[in-house]
Amino acid sequence: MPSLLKCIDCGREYALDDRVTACHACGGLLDVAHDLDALRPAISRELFDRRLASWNPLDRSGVWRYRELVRPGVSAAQAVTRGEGNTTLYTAGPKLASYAGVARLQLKHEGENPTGSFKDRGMTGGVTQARVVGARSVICASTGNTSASMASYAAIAGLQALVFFPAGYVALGKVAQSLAYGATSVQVEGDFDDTLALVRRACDELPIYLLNSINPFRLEGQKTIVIELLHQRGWRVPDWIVVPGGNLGNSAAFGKALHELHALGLIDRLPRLAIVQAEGANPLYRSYLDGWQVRHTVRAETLATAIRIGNPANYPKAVRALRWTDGVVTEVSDQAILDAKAQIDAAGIGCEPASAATVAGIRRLVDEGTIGPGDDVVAVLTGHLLKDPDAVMKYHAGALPGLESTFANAMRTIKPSLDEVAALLDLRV
Ligand code: AN7
Repeated sequence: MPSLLKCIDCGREYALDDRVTACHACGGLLDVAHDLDALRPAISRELFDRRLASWNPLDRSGVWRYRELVRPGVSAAQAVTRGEGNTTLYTAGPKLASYAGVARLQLKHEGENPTGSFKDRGMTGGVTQARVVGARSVICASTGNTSASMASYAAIAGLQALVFFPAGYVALGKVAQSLAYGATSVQVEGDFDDTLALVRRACDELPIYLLNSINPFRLEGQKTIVIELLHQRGWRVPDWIVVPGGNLGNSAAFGKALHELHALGLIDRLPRLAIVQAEGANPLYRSYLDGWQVRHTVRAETLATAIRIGNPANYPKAVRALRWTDGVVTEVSDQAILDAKAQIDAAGIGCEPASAATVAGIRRLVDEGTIGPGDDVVAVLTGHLLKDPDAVMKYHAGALPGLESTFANAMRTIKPSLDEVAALLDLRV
C-alpha cells in the first residue's frame, strides 16, 4: 500500500498528493502514514551508509537520504533541496557537560542548516509538496525561522512566499533573511497565535498553500533530525533526546520518527523525549502537570522569541510523542535560558536563545533526579547564534532589564599601547 495522508482524530484518509493540510471532515491534524511492512525490506542501515558516498543530490541531502521515510517515490526533479541537514553532532567538552550536569552530552546543531535553523529540513519537504500539488503561493505565520526558511525554498522553487510575523517580536537576523530572499513580508498586530489563526483562515478562503508545521510534509522532513543523529551514532540509542517546545512540530516529528524506526527494526529501543518550554510560554508543561486533563493556552512572553507561542498547533501529536517515548516536559526561566546560551556560545558552538532552553532544561531535570548524571543525552540546538544578535549584545553588555548577565564577556577599549595589550593576557587566567 502506498503512503497516504490520514487524520489522527477521525482516521479519514486522503491521497498523498491531495492539497489538504488539515482534515476536511473534523479539522484534525494529518499524518503522512507509511506502510511500514512494505518499507521494511526496502530500507537498511547499509542503504543509508551507501548514500553517504554518493553525489546524487537526493543522497547528499540529510533529509532525502532517508527519503523512503519522508516521501517515498520522490524524484530528484521534484525535490526542492539545498543539501539541508548533514549537521554536526558535537560532543560537549567537560565544562559544558558539567554545567548541564551530565557526563555524556552531545549537541546536534540544526543551526548549521542552509538558512540557519532546523526549519530547512521541514521546508524541503513542504515546498517539494507545494510543487507536487501545483501551488503558486505559499504562506506561513512565523516567529522568524520558518519564514526565513520558507522564503529561501520558495525563491528556489519559483513560488510566491507570503510571511506573516507577530509585530515587534521577531529577531533581527530572521526578518533580514525574509526580506532578502524576496518574500512578501507582513507584520501582524498581534502575537504568533493570532497570526497563525489569521493565516489558517486565509488558506481556507484563498488559493494559498499552508507551510506551517500543521502541514504534515514539514514534519516528515523534521523527522530526519532524529534519524540522522541516530545514523551518526551508529544507531546507538541515547537515553534522552532533549528539544525546545514552541509550536511542537519537532516534538511531534521526533516521536513519529522514533516510533517508525523502532517498528522498522532500525533501533532496538526508544530514547526518552524531554521537551523544554520557556516559563512564560509553557502551555504544554501546564497540561503535562495536569495529567493531560486540560489543553492549556497562555498569552506567551519570553525573550526566546522563537518559542513565544501560547497555543501550540501540534499539541495532540506532541502528547502522542510523549506517550510513545515515556517522555517528560519541563520549563525554564529566561535567566536560565540566557545563562545556558552563554555557556553553549563560550564552548565555541553557539546557538540562539530558544535552542539553549535544552541545556537549561537538562540542568533542571538532573537537579530534580529525572535525568541521571550518568545518562547519555543528546540536545538539539535548533537555531544559529547569529539569528538573534540583539540578545547576544545586550547580554554581554549587561543591558537586559531584570536579568543578570551571569557570564558576561564585556567589550573592552584600550589605547594603542603594547602595555595594554600585555595586560590583556592575564585576563583569562
Ligand atoms: C530556533 O519559526 O515557530 O516546537 O515560526 O525557531 O517545532 O515549533 C519557530 C520555532 C525552537 C520551536 N527553536 O520549535 C517559527 C517557529 C527555534 C525555533 C522552535 C522554533 P517547534
